[in-house]
Amino acid sequence: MEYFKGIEKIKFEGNDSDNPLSFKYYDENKVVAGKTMKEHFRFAVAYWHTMKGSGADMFGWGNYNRPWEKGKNPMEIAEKTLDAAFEFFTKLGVPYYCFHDRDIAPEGSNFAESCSNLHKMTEKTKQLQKATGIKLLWGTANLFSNPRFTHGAGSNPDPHVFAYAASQVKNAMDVTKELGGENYVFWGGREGYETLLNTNYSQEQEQLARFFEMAVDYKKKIGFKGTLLIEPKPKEPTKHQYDFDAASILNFLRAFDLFDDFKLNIEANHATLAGHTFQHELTVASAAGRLGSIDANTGDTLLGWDTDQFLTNIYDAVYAMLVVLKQGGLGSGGFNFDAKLRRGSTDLSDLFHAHIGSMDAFAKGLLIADEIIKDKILDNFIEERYSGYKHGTGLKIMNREIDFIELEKWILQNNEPIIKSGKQEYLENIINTYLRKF
Ligand code: XLS
Ligand code: CA
Ligand code: CA
Repeated sequence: MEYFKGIEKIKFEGNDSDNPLSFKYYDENKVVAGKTMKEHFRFAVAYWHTMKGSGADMFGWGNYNRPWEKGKNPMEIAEKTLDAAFEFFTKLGVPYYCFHDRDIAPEGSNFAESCSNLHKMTEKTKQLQKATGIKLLWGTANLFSNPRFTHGAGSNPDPHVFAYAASQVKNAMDVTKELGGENYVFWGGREGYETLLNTNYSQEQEQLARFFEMAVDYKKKIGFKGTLLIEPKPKEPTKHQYDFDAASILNFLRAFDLFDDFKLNIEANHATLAGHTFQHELTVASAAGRLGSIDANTGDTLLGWDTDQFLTNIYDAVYAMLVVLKQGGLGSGGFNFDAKLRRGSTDLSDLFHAHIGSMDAFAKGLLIADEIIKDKILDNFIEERYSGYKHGTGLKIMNREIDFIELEKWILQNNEPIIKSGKQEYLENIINTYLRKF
């Protein structure tokens, strides 16, 4: 059965085209900075929002009424959803998708049945991957929807729940490996607390570290070659999530000797919720050599919750691409559209418009960032700004050849420093001149 009737494979038609169902900037074969756009982005569709999103919110039930959601039983619905998903991925022309275990297969009446559902659906998924050439960017386990995870998964005060979560991750990692998944993600939606009155903070940190250690051991045991990724988010559903932001995770990984085993999956909207910019989170992860993948979306600065919108703001795309290009790409990672339609966007074609718009925004961001980097305009400015540390007293500071006493002597001889302009507005105007070029 064809679910997206009347929609053909989306093609690149360029900026002059007025066909809304075409790419204006994303040309998968166009080479930029030595790689095709397809290789730069490794775009992925998020199964949960795109295929399972219903339009429901806190005040109203689902209103999308998708044709693949009608079936005799949950397994039949799961199979239809999978068919619709691969039709969508193919027509959109993305090379990857991402899922939670419970997105592709329904939970059964007990753990064994849930696992059997998952393994059955994995077989069908494998066939569709083979038939279409579409690959799995990452898999993950849903350790937050079922009421058993009310008080957390790995950080739960009850080891029974820890064991359940561990068993679920074991199976999710097995199927991710089975499907050739290139990464495995940990997002701890309920790994946090509501109140410290009932929480042993250090105990929960230790537990989480044990959980991650076991995941690393299991990865090695089964020979899974993908990258393990942790995704920061400060809050929602918990009041305080332990994986608050990139800096918190890096500190956690260092404290528990897990630094080399994990990279970070940075989501734009989670940066906003943490009071940071997307560029800040990418920069912090990248500076530590731990930027592994991106959940490409955007939040709303006026709403304090996780709106998961499709990113269309070109500035955000440019700033993100500057970081990604500078670190030479994302390796096994990619750009996953962890984004959902607004409740009012009820047409099936809206799914295409949303993804096309964001793919184009990132493609334009890539073209602009590449020009900025090639012209070295920001690099030269920054290099000059820190050049004092390349010689004289500055170099001695960096080389550990000088101490407070020597520096005091130096200040007594040299007096007041001269303030040099940071030229922020000048630099912002320069970014705009590049935006005007495309
Ligand atoms: C929720 C998270 C989630 C992870 C995967 O806010 O973004 O979707 O990406 O579990
Ligand atoms: Ca995410
Ligand atoms: Ca989110």
